[in-house]
Amino acid sequence: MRGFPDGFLWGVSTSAFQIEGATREGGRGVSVWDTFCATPGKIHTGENADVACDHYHRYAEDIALMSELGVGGYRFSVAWPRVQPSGSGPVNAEGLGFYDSLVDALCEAGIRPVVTLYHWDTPQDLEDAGGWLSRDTAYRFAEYAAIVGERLADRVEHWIPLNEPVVETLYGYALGEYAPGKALLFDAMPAAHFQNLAHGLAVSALRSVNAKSIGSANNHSPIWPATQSAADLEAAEHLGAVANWMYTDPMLLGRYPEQVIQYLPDDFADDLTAIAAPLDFYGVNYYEPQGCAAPGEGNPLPFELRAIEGYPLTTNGSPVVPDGLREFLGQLRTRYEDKLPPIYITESGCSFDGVHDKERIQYLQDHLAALGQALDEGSDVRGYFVWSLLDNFEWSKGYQPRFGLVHVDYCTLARTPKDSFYWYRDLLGGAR
Ligand code: IFM
Repeated sequence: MRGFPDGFLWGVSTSAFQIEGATREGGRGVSVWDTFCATPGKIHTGENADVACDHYHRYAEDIALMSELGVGGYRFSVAWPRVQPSGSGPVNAEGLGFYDSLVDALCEAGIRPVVTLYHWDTPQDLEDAGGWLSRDTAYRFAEYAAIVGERLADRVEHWIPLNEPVVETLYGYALGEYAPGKALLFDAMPAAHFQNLAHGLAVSALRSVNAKSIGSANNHSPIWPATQSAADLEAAEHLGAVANWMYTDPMLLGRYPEQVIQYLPDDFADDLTAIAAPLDFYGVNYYEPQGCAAPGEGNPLPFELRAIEGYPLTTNGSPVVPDGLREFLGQLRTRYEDKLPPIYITESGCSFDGVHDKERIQYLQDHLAALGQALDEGSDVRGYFVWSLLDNFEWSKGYQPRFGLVHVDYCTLARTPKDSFYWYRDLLGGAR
């Protein structure tokens, strides 16, 4: 495999709700995902994340695994309802203390903490007050960012305000498949704008407490039109604006793509300067391209989603298309030129079963080869984080898809490193 630059940060990623468990301990408040899991029919398997991987109690064991793996960085998220149980007002000292101890233990192990402040677990009280459809949530988020930043920025270098706002807007507010379960179609789009605003305000809040390096973690897919017809190309442009550029353009250029302006709150323009607060890095979560075609007769939407065919599928149904990573990084270079900060691949991974997971090894090998090509073509990529360290709670699919380098037995909570864990360890050993 191609060599990666000196100082390249190799890591693993997780998120609070997917691994922590202990949802009713340590003064944690209720999140929208607790409520969603408790609503019959929302999680396909009927499961919840009350225990998950029990990382809240077993984080020392998980850090020992990361030490054995040899990663330089660990990207995890802070659960807002652990720190501020109702999303505003008093801080829960025990909750903030948990992350303080986690960061200390990581630093002691020589692993750089990469903190995501929000990975979809909105405090339920804030959702009841309007959630991401309310501008106020962005202001509450900035306060929360300052609280966490103030406590941890002396030891945490890398900060990411929000994870994948596109996924929450789409699945949580437009389609109702994720918490908070609203199915508003295009009326969900203000949620994207207020998450963008929350991002920008949090960047400034983090700067004010001397956070060193601040970025993002947006989920991106190259959009593949079904044909080269003018109608399919136009549909793909529209979907690209909604799925990708609606987040990157305001963050990096201080404007929205013209296709999405019709969906935004009337006063959106007042927020653009705040959203475009300068970033130190741009985080890309890459899983797959998205197919698209012009809408068929009677479809009022501006595009139709199409499955990508002709590629192997993960157990989660995602097509495996490593070159899509190289392709998207090229699109970022072309679109943003010198406005594009250095990039980190903040998530990349796949669901496959079993501890002898040769498919995952192949997947990682192929994605790293594609990443190497992107570097050769001129992308400035500074790190790669495998999703995920552990098998974990995959949202509305429950525990069925297994994304971990480490297998988790959900009855005993025993951790067993998979073959891919040893493969990654050997790769990192060679990279050191
Ligand atoms: O598990 C998710 C994660 O929470 C966000 N990015 C995609 C992963 C795999 O689906």
